[in-house]
Amino acid sequence: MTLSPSQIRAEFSAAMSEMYRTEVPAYGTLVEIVEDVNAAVLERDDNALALTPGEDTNRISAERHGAIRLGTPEELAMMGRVFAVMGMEPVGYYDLSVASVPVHSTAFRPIGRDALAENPFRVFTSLLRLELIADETLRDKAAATLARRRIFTEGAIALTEKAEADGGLSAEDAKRFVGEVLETFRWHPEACVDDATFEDLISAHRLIADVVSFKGPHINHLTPRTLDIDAAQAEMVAQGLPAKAIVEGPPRRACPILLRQTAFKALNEAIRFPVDGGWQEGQHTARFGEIEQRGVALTPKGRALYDSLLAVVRADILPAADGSNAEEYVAKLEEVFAAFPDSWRALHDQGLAYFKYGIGQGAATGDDLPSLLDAGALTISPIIYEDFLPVSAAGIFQSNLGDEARSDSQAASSRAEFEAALGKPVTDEFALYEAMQAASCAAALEQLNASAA
Ligand code: OOG
Ligand code: NI
Repeated sequence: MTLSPSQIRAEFSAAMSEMYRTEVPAYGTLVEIVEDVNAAVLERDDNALALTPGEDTNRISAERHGAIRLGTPEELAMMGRVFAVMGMEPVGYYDLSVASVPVHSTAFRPIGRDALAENPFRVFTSLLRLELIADETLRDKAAATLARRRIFTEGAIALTEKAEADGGLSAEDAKRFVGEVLETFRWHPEACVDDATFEDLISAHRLIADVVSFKGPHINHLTPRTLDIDAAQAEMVAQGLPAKAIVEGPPRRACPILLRQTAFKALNEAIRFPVDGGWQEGQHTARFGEIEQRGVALTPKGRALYDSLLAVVRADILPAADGSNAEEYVAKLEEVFAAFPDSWRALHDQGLAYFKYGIGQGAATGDDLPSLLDAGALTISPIIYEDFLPVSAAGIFQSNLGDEARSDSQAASSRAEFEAALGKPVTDEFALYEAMQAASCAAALEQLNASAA
């Protein structure tokens, strides 16, 4: 009996959550806040969010995303194979060089509607671009340090190979697999470079130091999904968590779109540098807390509107790291985004967002969607956005890297290079949403018109 990839993913996500709770106790507080807020929203029972009962609501209590940063193409390729055992495929390509962050990234996540409903666990996975270290000696040293490390246990590699050969894992092997793979994500306070090298890497970029100086790609945050991020953010502040000043992404709306995120700042952690057979104490900011609210996935047309409105806002005002202009920023964001239609029907009819179709009480038949919706013969509910936003991600990176202003521009990254490192292409997220909407529409129309015939 093999366990399904979704079952393995659910077990892994739960194990990761348990590990992170002991590593970062504030994460436990965050999960409690989110659970309370979600329960209150679901109790309100007006379903203003138009969630599909069961499919959209059951997964919420277990829903998390994590993030890791890898050092070499080989690490990325192996990580892709490990995630594939759990039914997680690389979706989307994120070029963070635009924000002076020296990585490019993808999101590993389940892609099917059923798999997402079962457990939507995702990991934002970045690959360091070592070529961006200008100092050649330091670059060589970083490359040599990365080449020496082994981030996967032998057991994790053996079980991944077994899953590939046998097309799955038994329940017993899956349990061992989860335990072995968890080791890759564990935090290790022992640096594998000396103090001086660490400082040099920090000067090149804090992110480079975070990737190169440690034994493995420690999970740097694990994010629960809330149904009301403003309520959760207020509660974070009330409980004394050092929350970011603004929520990244679109403003608060009646019909949430894409993704809104907020974080609490990175923790200062005690680390140790090797020195003459002993250890020397040091400090590093590596891990932080984040929460997110997910809304409807946008079509390319909707996304273009989102990107252009956000660009208008950011041309006028950029959120200051110290939060001093947070109110003005939010006011501007709301003002500019008034141009983005804010009813499910408008988003649907104008082709701005993706929807699932259901059968309603109305009597009409045919295939004209607006009239079927007007008649109540069909219903719509949003297809949830399962991916990430590069501008928001850059904001999250920057806030947890210490907020230093960086004006140096960086060479654009290359998707082809990333895919070559990964060993396979990344899936286009729009194609996934489009296919999901088309399948749902076809099934609903068939059911509607068959029952009428
Ligand atoms: C990843 C930051 C991106 C998000 O939610 O946008 C991210 C990182 O800091 O490694 O997780
Ligand atoms: Ni995140």
